Amino acid sequence: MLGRLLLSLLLCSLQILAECPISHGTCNYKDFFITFNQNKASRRAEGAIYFLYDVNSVEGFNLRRDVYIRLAVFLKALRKKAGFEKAQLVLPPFPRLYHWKSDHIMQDSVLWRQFFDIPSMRNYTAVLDFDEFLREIGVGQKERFSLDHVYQLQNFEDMFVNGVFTDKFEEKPCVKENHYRRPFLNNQLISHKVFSCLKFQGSASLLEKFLKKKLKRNKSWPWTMLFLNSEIILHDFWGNDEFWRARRSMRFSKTLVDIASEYRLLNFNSTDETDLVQRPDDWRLEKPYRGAKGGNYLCAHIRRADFVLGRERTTPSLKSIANQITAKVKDLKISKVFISSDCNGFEFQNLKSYLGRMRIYRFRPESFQQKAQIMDGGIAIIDQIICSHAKHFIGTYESTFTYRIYEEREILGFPKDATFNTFCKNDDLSNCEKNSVWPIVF
Ligand SMILES: Nc1nc2c(ncn2[C@@H]2O[C@H](COP(=O)(O)OP(=O)(O)O)[C@@H](O)[C@H]2O)c(=O)[nH]1
Ligand SMILES: [Mg+2]
Repeated sequence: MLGRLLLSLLLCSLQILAECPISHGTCNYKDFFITFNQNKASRRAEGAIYFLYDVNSVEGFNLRRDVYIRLAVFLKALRKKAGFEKAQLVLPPFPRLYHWKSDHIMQDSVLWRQFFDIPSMRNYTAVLDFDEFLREIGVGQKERFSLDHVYQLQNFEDMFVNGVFTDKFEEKPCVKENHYRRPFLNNQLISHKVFSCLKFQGSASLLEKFLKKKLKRNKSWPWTMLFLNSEIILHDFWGNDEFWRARRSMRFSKTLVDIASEYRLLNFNSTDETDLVQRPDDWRLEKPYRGAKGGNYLCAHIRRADFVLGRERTTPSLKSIANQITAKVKDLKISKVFISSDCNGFEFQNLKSYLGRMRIYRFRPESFQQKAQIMDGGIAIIDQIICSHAKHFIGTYESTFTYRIYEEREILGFPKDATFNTFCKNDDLSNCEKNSVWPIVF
């Protein structure tokens, strides 16, 4: 008895020194021995296979959301196949993204639940936030571990053969250092057992073919796999009912929704009930619906920063944008305008001065504490939620940020002409390039 007590005390002090690797509450002596034995290999839930993925570091938040859908649809289909029933998709923590400029707050390795409602996503398919994955395989937050197989996805040099784009893949051994110099998932603690280069051209279902082929050849099946540069994997079908199911399951975290709701109520007297939007508690209860009215304000998503320099041909000036907003609010008899933008303070003041007597709104966190809590990514999502509930929306040409707002408004049930609008380069609307219209499908 005394021996046990001493051992427990020793373990508890070890736990303080090196965080307890068993994560369901306290660390007891049994946990210690299990961990001791399995530390390096980590443990596997019966039959489980874990798919980890990452996206090219320069890609923005809203393309990352799209890549998630490709893989979620893939995983859901895969789980119906023998041997893969317990496959799980591990959500890659967000690294500090290029557009997250506030360097006075911690936002270097952000879990998905910071932004999304993970239980809602689980109603589509089996996903794990990164810390949940570590817990499941019995690895502590600060413990080193190895993934069984890391694939560096690469494009083929010759995409077309005789002018035809065909699906294909080719796996080759390669050395990590020659192809991928950063730590995996920006995490110094992750190493690999096998690293190979996988040239890949095709959609998510091609990945399934690849895995099945491997499974046939391989007796000791790797059960933790990481796919780097997963943006190379294309959608099986973009915009079909399956796409929309995965998309609808991606509801935002309650914290962000609550802040956006409060802002809507306070400034626009807008609630889900008065706006007549469709938002059942569970996305699986949503139905085809076009009756949403929205809050009595117009939302403009105005992409600046890199778009002003890199997309000069299609990006309008602030004056042109102001004139287009002015014409629209007159037409719709709306007096309030919400601006969602990555513009700087100077640009915002300029824009306001062009908009004259209109009432202009922009979301800003109410305190430093709130900013540190929701981070730059959360502010962007709150902007998106507010825009999703506006009576009328106008977005930026070829911005994935705008596209995600279109989708959200489609889910909430707005008429198409209140949503699929794009700012033109010229305020006389001449030679205007418009975003594609992808209506919701059930
Ligand atoms: N808060 C806020 N941030 C924005 C807005 N527009 C762009 N951003 C930031 O800039 C990033 C744009 O990158 P991305 O998500 O790739 O969208 P895209 O570049 O417009 O296709 C967003 O993820 C945000 O961090 C906006 O209206 N509000
Ligand atoms: Mg981008």
